[in-house]
Amino acid sequence: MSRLIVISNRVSVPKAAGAAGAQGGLAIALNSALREHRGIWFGWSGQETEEFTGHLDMQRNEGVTTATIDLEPQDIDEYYNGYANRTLWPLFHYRIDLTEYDRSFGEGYERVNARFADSVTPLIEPDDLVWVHDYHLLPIGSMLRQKGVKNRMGLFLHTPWPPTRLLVSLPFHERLVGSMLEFDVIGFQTEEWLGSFLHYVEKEMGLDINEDGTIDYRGRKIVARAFPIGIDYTEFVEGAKSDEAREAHDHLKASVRGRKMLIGVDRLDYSKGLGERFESFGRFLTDNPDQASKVVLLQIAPPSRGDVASYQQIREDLERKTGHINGAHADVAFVPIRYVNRGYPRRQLAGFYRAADIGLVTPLRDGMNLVAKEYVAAQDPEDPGVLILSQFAGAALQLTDALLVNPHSIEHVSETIKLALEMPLAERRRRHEKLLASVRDEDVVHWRDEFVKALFGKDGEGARDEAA
Ligand code: ADQ
Repeated sequence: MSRLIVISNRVSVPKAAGAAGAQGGLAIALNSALREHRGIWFGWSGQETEEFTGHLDMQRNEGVTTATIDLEPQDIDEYYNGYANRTLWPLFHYRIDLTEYDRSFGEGYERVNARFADSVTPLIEPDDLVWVHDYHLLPIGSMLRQKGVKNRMGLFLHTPWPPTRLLVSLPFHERLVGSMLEFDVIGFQTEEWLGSFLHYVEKEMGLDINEDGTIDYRGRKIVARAFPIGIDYTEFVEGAKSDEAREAHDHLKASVRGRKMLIGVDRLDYSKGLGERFESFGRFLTDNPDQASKVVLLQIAPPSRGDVASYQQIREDLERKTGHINGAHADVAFVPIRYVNRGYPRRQLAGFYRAADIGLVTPLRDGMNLVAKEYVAAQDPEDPGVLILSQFAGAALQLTDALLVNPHSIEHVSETIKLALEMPLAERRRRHEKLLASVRDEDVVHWRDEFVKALFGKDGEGARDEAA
């Protein structure tokens, strides 16, 4: 069997079974694939070093080998905080107003991708399959090819892919996309993002898309396809039955004292639509004054990317909005918004989801959104809560039985909250049953297996043809 080499910006070191609750579904799925394929997970350690040496820190934990490198402060500034999170992330989430173009970011991005390529190349054996993750590493495929790596290589993009008219505002966009075509498989979360990518490839690069969706490029056939990511369903449902989940559920339920609860769980990121969400909830309270003492919104939002100014701004903005709405609608015995800036272990999170009557998942743009799927998986099928989901999350293409909303329309979201609170049990069950089937059947294991199958290629050959 071919080995799997996973390359991503950061590496998640596997935890012992007892600590598995602290890891994300993606890390668990990739770690189990790495165990099956005797693979290596390579990436940045998250640590700084004064001078880049290329030293590889190799570790073996729970049957998985990880290999990490440290980066220089300038690398982290230009590559991670710069090009990845101030240029590509906002652009890929349709926020060209927040997108910063600085030549030094682009140079840092290429430099770090080259450092990744230099460091990982000696680890790659001829039959290995190489699986690269996300927007941090788009050009690494072409750098590996330049270093003579002939293996089958795939890229999976966790974010959206922007429409061509937005993407062309990026200086050197042709070079960036051209370098991606050195991968054999390019995966997207949804048909929509795939469509935007193919549109670019056709219109800007003048390439033909074959009927089966493949792209012919310099004598090679590239597979571009949608592989919607899922959650680790089994692990999540088991976690939701744990004592920790039950305790978290009971504790939270007791604290709201009979009030209906809405829950939001997101990294603190402008793409998640938190400001609009708070405003919508505020509008609901204003339009339904009799409800003000009967509902509470719990928003869990751990800070992320705090070195980037737009993230500091969204944090301040949300603190102001929370204060404003709570000031207007609170009474001595209750506050309508509980806004919590920290992370929780996954099992506790499952208990919180189950305690909530409504899952409020309203990103302005999101590659997929796993919180929506976790909310569905955590519900009691006999008495499930209602999922309100943004039509602009990748998940909306699968979770069509959620109440789909336009998160920009404060009125629409506010009215949908009312609808969800009044939804009869029979309808809640009917919707939940369908949502659950989708979350269960298209889980993270299915996603991973589909991608690895595509990476193997039709004939199951690991190594790519010498002539290609
Ligand atoms: P994210 O933007 O991080 O991921 P999401 O898919 O919602 O968004 O995943 C977040 C994960 O972090 C979830 O598993 C959630 O439970 C967890 N999480 C969030 N807040 C937490 C908290 N306070 N405590 C504990 N855990 C918390 C990117 C893309 C998404 C895509 C995923 C996977 O932006 O669109 O779905 O990758 O491909």
